[in-house]
Amino acid sequence: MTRAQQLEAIAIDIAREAGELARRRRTEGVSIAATKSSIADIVTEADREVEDLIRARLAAVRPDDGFLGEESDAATGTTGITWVVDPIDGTVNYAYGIPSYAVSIAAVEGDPVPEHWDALAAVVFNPASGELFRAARGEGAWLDDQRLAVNAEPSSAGALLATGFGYDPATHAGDLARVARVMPMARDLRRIGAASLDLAFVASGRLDGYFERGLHPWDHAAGALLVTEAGGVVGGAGESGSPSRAMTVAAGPALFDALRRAALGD
Ligand code: LIP
Repeated sequence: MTRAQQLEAIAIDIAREAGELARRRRTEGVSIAATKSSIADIVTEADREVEDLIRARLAAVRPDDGFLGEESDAATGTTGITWVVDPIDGTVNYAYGIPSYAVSIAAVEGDPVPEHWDALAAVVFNPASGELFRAARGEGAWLDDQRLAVNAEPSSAGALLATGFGYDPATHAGDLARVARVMPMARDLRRIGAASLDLAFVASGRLDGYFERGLHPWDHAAGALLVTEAGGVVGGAGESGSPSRAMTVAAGPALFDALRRAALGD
């Protein structure tokens, strides 16, 4: 087993336990704990409880690694490995009872910023569907025991694309203008509400491409490795090619450049 596969195995076990906790809390009823960047940017008690569980399980097996999670303070490690965690990605879906949310866990090596890190392992687990997407660097991307591959190119009807809109209403006009620029290449557009699932669906060929402005590192860290291990391309606004708050774009090789240009308005 490679080091990446060892990290993947840890992430799988923890994601399954964390996902079951999230699913159980959802059935018990969800309470909003606070709002963050805007009144629409909510965090539930379950978000915090699930991240606490993930953090505790990682500390038990990998005590010297770093941690970067959505709901708690970042921690610097001494091993060069950082765990990038969104405990419940798709929080608004989760709060409304829409079964499209995921535990997203990635293990990255190097400086814990997307421009510099190398992702080694990734898990995106939807407890509502039971689907667990996983990847270890160099070992491909998988849905359970099915190896994943991005779509080589969109159908003649156009690309099936997905996007998202930020929590700040002031950004929505720009988001809608971006959709208008992209739609000429699309057959249709989906708004799933969880970036990690959007990226997992690109990796599995359920979408031809995905674009969104405003994502945090924990939203895309795991899903981006799924896409690249499935033969796809992930990028952003800068020449570094990394996803960032400015833009995240993912697609198969034949579609990526055109989608990125349209999304950025180049
Ligand atoms: C969400 C993303 C989604 C985006 C939402 C939000 P959260 O993350 O997964 O793609 O459109 O605005 O950022 O807040 O549910 O972890």
